[in-house]
Amino acid sequence: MSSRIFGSGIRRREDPRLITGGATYTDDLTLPGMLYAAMLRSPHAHARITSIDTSAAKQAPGVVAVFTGADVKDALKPVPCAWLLPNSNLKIAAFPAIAVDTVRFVGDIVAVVVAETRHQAYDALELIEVGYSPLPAVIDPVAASRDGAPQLHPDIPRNEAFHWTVAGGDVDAAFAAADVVVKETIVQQRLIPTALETRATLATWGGASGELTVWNTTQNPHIARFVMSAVTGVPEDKLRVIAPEVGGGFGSKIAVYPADFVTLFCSMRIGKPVKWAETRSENYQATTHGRDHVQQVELAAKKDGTILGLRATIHAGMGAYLSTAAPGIPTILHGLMLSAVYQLPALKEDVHGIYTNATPVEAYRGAGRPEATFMLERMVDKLAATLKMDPADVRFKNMIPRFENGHTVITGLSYDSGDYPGGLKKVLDHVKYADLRRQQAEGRAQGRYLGIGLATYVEICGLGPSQVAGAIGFQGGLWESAIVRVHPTGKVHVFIGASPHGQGEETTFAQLVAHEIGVEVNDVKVLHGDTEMSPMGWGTYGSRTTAVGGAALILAARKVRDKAKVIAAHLLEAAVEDMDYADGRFFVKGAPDKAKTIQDIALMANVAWNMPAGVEAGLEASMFYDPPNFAYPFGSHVAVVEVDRETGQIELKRYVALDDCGPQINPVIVEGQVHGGVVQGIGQALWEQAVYDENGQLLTGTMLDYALPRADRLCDIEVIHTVTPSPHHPLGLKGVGEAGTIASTAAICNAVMDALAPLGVETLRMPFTPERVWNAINKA
Ligand code: MCN
Repeated sequence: MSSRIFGSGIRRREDPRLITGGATYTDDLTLPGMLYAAMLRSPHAHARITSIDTSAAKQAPGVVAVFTGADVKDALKPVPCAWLLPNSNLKIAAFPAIAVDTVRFVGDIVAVVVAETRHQAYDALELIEVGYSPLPAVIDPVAASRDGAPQLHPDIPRNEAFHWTVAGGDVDAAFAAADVVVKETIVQQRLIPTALETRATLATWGGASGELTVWNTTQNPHIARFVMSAVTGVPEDKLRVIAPEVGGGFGSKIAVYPADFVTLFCSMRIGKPVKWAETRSENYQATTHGRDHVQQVELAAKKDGTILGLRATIHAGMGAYLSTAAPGIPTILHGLMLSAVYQLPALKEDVHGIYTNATPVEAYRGAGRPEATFMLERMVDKLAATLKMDPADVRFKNMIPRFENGHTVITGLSYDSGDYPGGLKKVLDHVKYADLRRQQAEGRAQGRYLGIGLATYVEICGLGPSQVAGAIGFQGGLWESAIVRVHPTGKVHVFIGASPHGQGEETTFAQLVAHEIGVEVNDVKVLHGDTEMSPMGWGTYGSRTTAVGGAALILAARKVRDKAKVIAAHLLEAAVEDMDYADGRFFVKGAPDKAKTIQDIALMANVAWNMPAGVEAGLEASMFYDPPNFAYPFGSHVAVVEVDRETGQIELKRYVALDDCGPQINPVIVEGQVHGGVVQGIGQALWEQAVYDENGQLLTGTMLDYALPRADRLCDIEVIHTVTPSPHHPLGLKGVGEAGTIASTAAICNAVMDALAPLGVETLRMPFTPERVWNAINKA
């Protein structure tokens, strides 16, 4: 069985505990004497704090302490931004954990109450009197970048956090030589990640021992420890961060937040365990958002559809402060991906990162790559419409041909492997594209508006190597590590530095180890998420856990296998060179009956009664893996929609996702990841948007107002694939965690615009609500 476990769709072992209420999340934890923290958050998007009176709150029942910005400002360093983007004139505004004299977004923390019960803490918040002198606010990044706009930070004119440029080829010559130029202003609206579990922190200070233990809803406990140590001054060796069950993150649990530091501070100051858990409204206000780009784009081409160049200016809203990875998202993860799957000869893009009076942005599933894919895929469709060509033909004409070992694009990135035309052809064959176009034409003749949307993408994932991290200003490493420990009875513990929080690696990583050393998959337990138990790792984001952490694990398992072979040779009195291995059995070549199983060897290695000379006892190996390159998964998605001309309603008729993440460890998990990602991308196209009013109030502050995708609004999502191994991963694997999100927004948008084309609608802003569609039809 073990040799076939790779590629098998076994069920996720995480699920029984997750779906029967058996999982323990941070907010489920209780410690003796534990107190509860509640944050008082600014109701203004921009205001001076003129006074704070906490005296009544301090007298309220059960209240143990109330702290304001003045109390914490010397104890906590500013909340750090960890992506110091080079060549960008980056200006980082100090982000105090609790605002001291100015609030800059609705949700900025103004004070914290610590009480014996959660309700007492919330009740006491209402007794804090804060005097505010409101200031003008600005939410739109383009408006915020203009002279005379409200300025958030005193030394940062036009609110410009950074200005970064990517360029290649002669873009002016490309536009001069063009037969046709298509232009569009695309708004990638702000989105709210909405993980099932909101954020929470439980901190307990060990007093004289100087030890601080923290349970935190984090995607990356080691980064959290690193950052918490820097902000609080507690040395790393005395700080333990545990990520218990974490109920999804989608990027919003990468950062360590002001409320986390404040909770740590409260525990240290009071000397008792303190827990803070946000409400959903707090989550919407103060947990990071995603996207928020205004993209002005021009694409130059010849009249046969050959693309000559791309020019763009992006205003990327950063919110009031720079979150951990924010500067890298519209630049490195977006700007460097603009060649997409195409042979783009010339490019220039200016990215302006702009402070606005909104919640800080951070990675949100796809992070930069959906925004890049959307730009190219929308413009290619516009080009096709202008030239009256089929959008598939324009894509085939410009695509990078199949390559197996490296292709360098104009932005300087070297893609690892890809077959973009092959993927597009396969998905078009699957949907019977010509038939679909025929049905569309017949429908139009009868007044039915069917739309067919294509989107082809390549994404950068498997974030690493670390050397590149240094060059692009990311203040951390990008390697991963793993330990494989085989116990005397042949049962295995695996310790990994990455920290999955819904993706299923407790299952797939057990499959990897079973595949490599031939134990049963159920004999492998995968442990992670505690800085005192798991080896160092840089976290689960950027679809890197399998591409980087999985590689570390495979290589650690192979070290175990190599050692086991040496021990087997010794026990069988054979030369190591004469040994063979299959399915957990080590045998003398040509004599498969003369064999030792991995379990026999595990026992001998652990009792160590009869070991080969010079070989250490134990059967365990560790591996630090820094990949030589990123991994570049890709795919092509097709969406079919029907627009109701009378109501503007959009019905999803069919969705097919073709993704290529190399060989799949577990096709069922891959399918689940693609489903989740596709749905989030569809959410952006059709329903989701963080809406602020002109004063900076978040109007979509609850789940009633923020329109998440619902199952009854979706169609079946068909998942197919091609397999193009990465040349640099030990098993050829690439990531898949974000894949679905990257193409789906563009595919849906292209389908809707295709449906609306005969009605004369040429441009429309997301989300495509019925009202917007109906208005656009009537206006056209
Ligand atoms: N996998 C596989 N074969 C491959 C590639 C991956 O079987 N060739 C499996 C993996 O082993 C893993 C899953 O697919 O079980 C996703 O793996 P990977 O692509 O390595 O992505 P990560 O584990 O690094 O997850 C991060 C990615 C990101 S960036 C976001 S955002 C996201 C996502 O995963 N957030 C999620 N998927 C999520 N799924 C859930 N349930 N919750 C989130 O917060």
